[in-house]
Amino acid sequence: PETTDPEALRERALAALLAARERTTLLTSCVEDTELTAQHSPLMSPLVWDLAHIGNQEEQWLLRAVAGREAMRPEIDPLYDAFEHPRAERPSLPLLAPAEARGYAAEVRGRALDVLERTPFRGTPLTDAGFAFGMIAQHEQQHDETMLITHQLRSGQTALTAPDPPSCEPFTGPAEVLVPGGPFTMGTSTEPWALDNERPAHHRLVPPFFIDTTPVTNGAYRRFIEDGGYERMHWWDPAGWAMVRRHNLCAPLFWRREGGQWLRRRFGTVEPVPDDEPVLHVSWYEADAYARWAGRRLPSEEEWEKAARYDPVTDRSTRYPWGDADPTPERANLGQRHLRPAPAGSYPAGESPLGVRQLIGDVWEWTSGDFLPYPGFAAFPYREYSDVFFGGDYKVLRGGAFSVDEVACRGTFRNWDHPVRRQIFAGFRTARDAGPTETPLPGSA
Ligand code: AVJ
Ligand code: FE
Repeated sequence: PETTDPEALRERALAALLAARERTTLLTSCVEDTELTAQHSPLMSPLVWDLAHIGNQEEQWLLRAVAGREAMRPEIDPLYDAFEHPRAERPSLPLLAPAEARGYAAEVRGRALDVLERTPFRGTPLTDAGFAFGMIAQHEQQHDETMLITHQLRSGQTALTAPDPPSCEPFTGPAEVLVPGGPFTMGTSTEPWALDNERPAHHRLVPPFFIDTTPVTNGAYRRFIEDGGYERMHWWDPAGWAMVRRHNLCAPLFWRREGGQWLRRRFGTVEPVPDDEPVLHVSWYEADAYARWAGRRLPSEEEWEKAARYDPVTDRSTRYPWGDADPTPERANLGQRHLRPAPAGSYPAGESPLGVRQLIGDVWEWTSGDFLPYPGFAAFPYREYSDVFFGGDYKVLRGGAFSVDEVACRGTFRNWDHPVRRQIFAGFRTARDAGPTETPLPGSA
């Protein structure tokens, strides 16, 4: 179960802050400083912006809000306010230079560790269970994932390396799993560092449905392409079809066809597209069109969460598909330990009680739903984390990818993005309604 002991949480906060900084350091020291200030894509900030923004958020929340300290450099706040300047504009701002940004983030961190040591983990909503420290560790890890996306978009020599995921037996189980109908608990009111949009826990009545045992693979997606997937309007949401026509799309981002073979670019290396891996770098519109082509649909957000958390034996929702214990390298592909998803069907130790695999880690999974608040939602501690994004403009992604650290990944965690976005580490799985007497499709995914 989730930890509630304040001293254990303090240890956990310290470890999470240190792990995040180690990753930030790796991502901002593996390229020359000139690459930190460059704009690798108009979709992304220069890496040096993320670095100082990480420090600035930590200063605002841990030093000013928790400890009541004065602003260290009030003049830089507006530069690192994500709402004041769109990403494409950030390279032209008078940003802190790489050495200054490193120095600033390090100075904030030194003071924050001091605050961490002295702050009672109870008494105010920000400090109960060390929430602000957990939030800031998650924030840094989220920007580390953003910086990893920038590395993937960057052209030129490989700057990052990591071992491939461990090999596994080819998956031969059923292609889909039946999730029985009935109520389940969605969201959480007890997970100490769950963010505002994951709260509160509430009941949902979910009709029975089938969901893919594994994420959709490159091989399956290639069949969609070869069947004219990008050529027939029929399968597409009208806005998705407009996107396909406008940009002449014919495959996931980073794919190209050469000599009858599909190749992809991955962190500076070009390689054949591996058929057995979950498809990556598809927009919501592509996932939606594929599902329609396959005679299926995307799972709703509540279906996804029920598949990931509902234990039919105990009739309760767990923190992760495998139960309440924290992630391990045997259970899920998280934390940038690998720079790619593992083949579909990997991580048997991480499967749900019903047998669904790879719900956590590997690739973010698009769901059908818009990003909306749960009943009883309260913005905390700032409206700009979730509240300002609710409405119809964003689709929800679940489960986290190889690029996500475990501190920012849970069965309840909600991510969101525009349905046209393809640079994120997003794939999907499909679902269909189930009648009360139907049985799953045989064969592996
Ligand atoms: C939850 C990933 C959509 O990166 O825009 C970082 C996380 N919020 N800083 C984002 C976030 C503020 C957010 N996502
Ligand atoms: Fe941020």
